[in-house]
Order: sequence, then C-alpha cells, then structure tokens
Amino acid sequence: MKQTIKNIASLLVTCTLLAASCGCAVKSEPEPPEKDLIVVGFSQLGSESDWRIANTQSMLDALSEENGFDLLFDNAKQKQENQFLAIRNFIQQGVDYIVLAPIAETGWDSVLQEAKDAGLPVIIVDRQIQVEDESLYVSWVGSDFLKEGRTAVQWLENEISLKRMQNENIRILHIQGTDGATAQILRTHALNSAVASHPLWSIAARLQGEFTEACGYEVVRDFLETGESFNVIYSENDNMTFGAMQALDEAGLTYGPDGDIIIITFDAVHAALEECLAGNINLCVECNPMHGPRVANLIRQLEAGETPEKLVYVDETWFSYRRISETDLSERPY
Ligand code: GZL
Ligand code: ZN
Repeated sequence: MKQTIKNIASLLVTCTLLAASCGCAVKSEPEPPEKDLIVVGFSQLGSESDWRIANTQSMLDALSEENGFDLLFDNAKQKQENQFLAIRNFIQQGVDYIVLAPIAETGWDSVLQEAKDAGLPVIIVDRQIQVEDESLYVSWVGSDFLKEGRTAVQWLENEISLKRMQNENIRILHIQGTDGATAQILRTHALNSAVASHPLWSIAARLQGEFTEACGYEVVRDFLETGESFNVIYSENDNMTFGAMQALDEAGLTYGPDGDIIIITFDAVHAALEECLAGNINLCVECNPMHGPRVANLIRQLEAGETPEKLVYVDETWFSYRRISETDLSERPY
C-alpha cells in the first residue's frame, strides 16, 4: 500500500513539473463565454428638457448590461444630421437593433433604408416619423399627443364654466415646441380645433419656444413688450413654461389659480407638479417619458421571433390645482 502511495505522489510531482515546464501551467476551469449581450444603438435627439433627461435615464436603466444589453448611446444635441451620423455609425458597428428618438417627423427615408438594407430592425420612441415605406421601422413607443391636447382644452372648457367666464373673451398665448415634432404638431392641432369651435376663444400669439426654458423666457419676454392682452398660456412643455413664468414675474403679471392668467403646460415633470401644488400652474398634462421598459420588451419579443404591435401607447394622466396632492409628487419616478 505504502509503495502505491509513494508511486502516486511521485507521478503527481512529475505531472506538475511537466505541465509547468511546457508552459501550459494547469489553470482553473475556463471562463464561461461572455453571455452574448444584445447590442443596441440608441440615437437620442438631445437634452433640451427635464422630460428628455428622464427619457434618456429610462432607456439607460432598461437597456443595461445586467438586463442583457450592450447599449451604444448618442446624443444628437438637437441636430437631425447628428442622428443620421449616429445611425450610420451603428450600422457600421454592426449593432443588433437601432432605437431612434427622432427630433422631427420627416427626413428619415434614406438613412432608415440603409438600416433596412443592413438587416437592422429599427424601433422609434417618443415622436413619430413619416416615411413612404412603413416597414422601415418595426415599432413605435410613445404618447397619444392628440389626446394630451384634447385633455387640456376639455379641462380649459370646464375651468371656464367653473370660473363663470363663459361670456368672456379667452385670449390664448400659445407657446409651441420644436416645429415638426409630433408633440408640437398634435398638441397644436388640439388647440386649433378647440379655438375653431369656441367663438369667444382666440390665439393672442403663437411663439416658438423650442421646448427649452431659455427660449420660452425670451419669446414671452419679447411678446409682453407688445402689450397684447391674454388670459391663458398654453405651453407645449414645462421647461418653456418655467421660462414664461420668469418673464411674467419680471413684468409683474399674476398667474395660476389666484392670478389673472391661467397656465396650462405639458409633460408634468416633478418641478412642474411642485409649481402646480404651490398654486402657480393650473393644469399639468402628463407626457410619460419612461419608454425604456417597453423598448426592452419589444426587443425581447423580436429576439423570440414574435411580431410586436406597430404602435405602443404609454399610459398618461393629468394634474390640476384642484386635485393635485403631495402623494402625487412622492409617487412619481420623474
Ligand atoms: C414629447 C417630447 C417632447 C416633450 C418635451 O413626447 O417629444 O420633447 O414634451 C421634449 O419636453 O423636449
Ligand atoms: Zn366646447
């Protein structure tokens, strides 16, 4: 028995020496192969608003490595040509999917044809695109912007009767977002339809606020110098509203439930809900930026060979000064 043990021991020593000498030292077991991540190229249009920041965060959180994704992110800084560049880059890099948050509805046919020729599925988020060939994108995830606008004008109609203003002229200062963005097109359409069907409603002016606070401030400040009268602001996003409020303050004009001017705003980001709760904004219409989970699910459906819905609408609500509460703020993810 002893001899056997001695033989085994000397054999082990020999093996180890041999392995070490031929340089192929005995390693631990081989690393498991890198789990194959789904490579996604995401072209985000910019970082112009609180809404956009929340939208980007939602996408980064959902398309994370622990969720099985390798995300290539590009911020186009509000320039469509930068989105074209990003998409061509993603094609070159051989991503598995392209996700696009388009700055405007038009101009996408040729670059998305290149993605299609490369066999790359494209998912659109937020604003919509108008293309000749609808097969250039697999799915769109976003808001029903027309419903958002209709929510706002129906609320205004009701508020006017609650305030016994039915026989007063309603002069609306309309602050528009980026021209050609679906959010701008449809929130504007809802307002125009309402003005056309209410004889005492009119547009005092249409200002181009680009969905930014700085621009919102400048165009309202310049408008106030004209002395034109108005008693409602219909602002197509919260950041332009914040800029408008600063211009109103500087001009000594009052707004909100106890002021002379009714303020209606879109997005319902946290800071806007705080202003609504504080009695400075009358109505916040929600535009839900949390597209990340839906996009991740769409990609998983495609990975599983399923055909997802072409249009996936997110759920949205609204908050007025009459019904907003502290809990509304504490419960919200953005
Ligand atoms: C709406 C989105 C708009 C937001 C703005 O879905 O496209 O763009 O309302 C953002 O805040 O800039
Ligand atoms: Zn009506």
